[in-house]
Amino acid sequence: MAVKDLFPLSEEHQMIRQAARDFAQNEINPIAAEYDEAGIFPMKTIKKMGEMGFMGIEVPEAYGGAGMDTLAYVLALEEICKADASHGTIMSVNNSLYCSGLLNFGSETQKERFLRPVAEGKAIGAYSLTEPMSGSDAGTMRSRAVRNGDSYLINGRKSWVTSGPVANFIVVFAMTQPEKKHRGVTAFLIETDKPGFIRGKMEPKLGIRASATSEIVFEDYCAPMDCRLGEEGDGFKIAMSVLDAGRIGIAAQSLGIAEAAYEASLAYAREREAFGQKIGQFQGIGFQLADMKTRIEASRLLVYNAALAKERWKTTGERFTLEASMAKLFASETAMFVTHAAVQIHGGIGYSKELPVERYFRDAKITEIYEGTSEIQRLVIARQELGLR
Ligand code: COS
Repeated sequence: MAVKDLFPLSEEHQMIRQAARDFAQNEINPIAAEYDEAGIFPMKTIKKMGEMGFMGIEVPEAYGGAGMDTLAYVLALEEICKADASHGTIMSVNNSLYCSGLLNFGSETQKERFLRPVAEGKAIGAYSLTEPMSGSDAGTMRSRAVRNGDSYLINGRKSWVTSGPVANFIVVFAMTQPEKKHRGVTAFLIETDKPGFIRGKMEPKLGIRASATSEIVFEDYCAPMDCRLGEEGDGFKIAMSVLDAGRIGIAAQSLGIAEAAYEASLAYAREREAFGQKIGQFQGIGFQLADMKTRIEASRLLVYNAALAKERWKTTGERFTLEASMAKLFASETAMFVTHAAVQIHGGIGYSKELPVERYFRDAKITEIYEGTSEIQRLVIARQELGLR
């Protein structure tokens, strides 16, 4: 049952949602289990998504993107994630962590060189902030970039880099002036085919197993001056504002996973019989479905609201930090709640790899962790509300 649309969609929005839905159901859904099991990066379907404009949805056509808005982005991402969260992770990082950072902070030359190929889907972009000893406390990174004439020498180890094993370009954050703490962080555009860039160990993961995640290591990597993104010392603010955009993507991903798990549960509750009736007729199951549906629709409102807030920011410059964090917090916890209930409603078969329900459950967990844990989202929301730090 569709809820009355509080966000009436334009024809353009309906079209991109339908195109993403068709692609996801016809081309991603049939291969998702196999790629998850094998932990293989789905390069072929990602390239096709690039050709369809899904890898740079908000990038203006002048830079090779689809030139659409944030709502179009979340609608497409939600549909992709309904079929497979791994494809969604790759799409989300490419769009909101890589492209949006370049779009907002890159020079014209940098956009031409680093944004265009990624927005066109011909190359893959990544974002690298986290380190083995610096996760939530992002301002304490140890990677160093030391000025050396008209370039920087970068040394350090980054971890949990989504698309790290395959990316062509990576936005990387490193300390240029450690004594200044977060104000000493600088952002760089890294070309992964250059000497001094090493792809490190792969992360074996619980979920989103088809999205490749690894460490990356820098050993005297030379970044020329024109590969610095923004000014020296601007890196932390760039990282944080880009994460605001990223968190809307993860919220949309959570929504897609939750919808898939809910729809599977609803169908199962209508069909499966026990004790002489459909299991959906037991109040214990019906009440669970009611809670799942209600939380999903509340998440949808928060996610679309955050997309509209980001869209407004493009003209007003007003930050959408609060809306993004609320959407990510609620939608990711909803994804976990719904997928947990979905496995329970399905019983034994929900625990089996014969159905995608156990995959939804495994995939949902990361949404409460990456791009800021639920605890970090609560901290950000509380600080925004209190105005205290
Ligand atoms: N947009 C722009 N600027 C921001 C910002 C945002 N969303 N959030 C913070 N800033 C700015 C602040 O205004 C402050 O500026 P000044 O130096 O001018 O005062 C600066 O950044 C430091 O902010 P703050 O004092 O809040 O930093 P903290 O060290 O307390 O850390 C948190 C803030 C914890 C919110 C941040 O480190 C964070 O989000 N951590 C999680 C990181 C994360 O999501 N990692 C996952 C990586 S991707 S898998």
